[in-house]
Amino acid sequence: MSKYTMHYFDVPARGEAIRLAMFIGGIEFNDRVISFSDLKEWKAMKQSVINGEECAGKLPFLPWLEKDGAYLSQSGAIIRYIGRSTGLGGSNSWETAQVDMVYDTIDDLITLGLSKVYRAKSEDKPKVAQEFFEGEFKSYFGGLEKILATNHGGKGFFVGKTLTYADLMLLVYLGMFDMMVAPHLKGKDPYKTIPLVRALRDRVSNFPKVKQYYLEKENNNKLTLS
Ligand SMILES: N[C@@H](CCC(=O)N[C@@H](CS)C(=O)NCC(=O)O)C(=O)O
Repeated sequence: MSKYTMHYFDVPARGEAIRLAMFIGGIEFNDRVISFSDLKEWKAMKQSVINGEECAGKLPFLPWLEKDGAYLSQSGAIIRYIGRSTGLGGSNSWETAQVDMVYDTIDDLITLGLSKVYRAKSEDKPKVAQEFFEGEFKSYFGGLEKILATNHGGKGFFVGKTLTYADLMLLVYLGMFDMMVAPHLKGKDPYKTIPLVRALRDRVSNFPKVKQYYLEKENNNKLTLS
């Protein structure tokens, strides 16, 4: 059996969807957690990648998935691999493409919004968050709501009949959104126009294996994003 280690920060972002998918998919892994509030360890790791001192597959960003000593970077590549290995990536190639459409759209929203809010100065955060919410968040999630509505009336999952990594990415993403963007929306309900998405998020968070994952991590997962 292969030995896996996930190398990622102590934040519930891209790498967290992978940890969740591995746990739910029954892939045992060693969780190497790197501090995001004290970046000393990561800066040293990154510098040695930049210096060309590290093995192939380690790119200058996290997550990294280590499999029997070999490394894979890019969260999308990693989660697709986990999806193919566990059945969490759709049951045929068309479904897998749909899963990726949803996953990649949500991943884009990390770059287009959450990263910008995170990087903004404290006094600029409300403006950056509100512009992102009124712009990309509403339009992209409007599209995701429509996609969801076409699959069993939006009463199941994003794609097909079973949970996929698109649903897990939704859960993880909205967790970050609620921490970083929602507090700047002056009491507005960000989910008012996307009721199916809201209900899906609730269903995913109540999925027994998802609940078990968070229960087991409760004391480990120090959230440092704000
Ligand atoms: N396209 C890459 C982006 C990875 C990325 O931006 N990772 C962030 C954390 S989510 C990171 O490593 N930040 C620290 C740095 O860039 O030094 C992926 O999806 O893996």
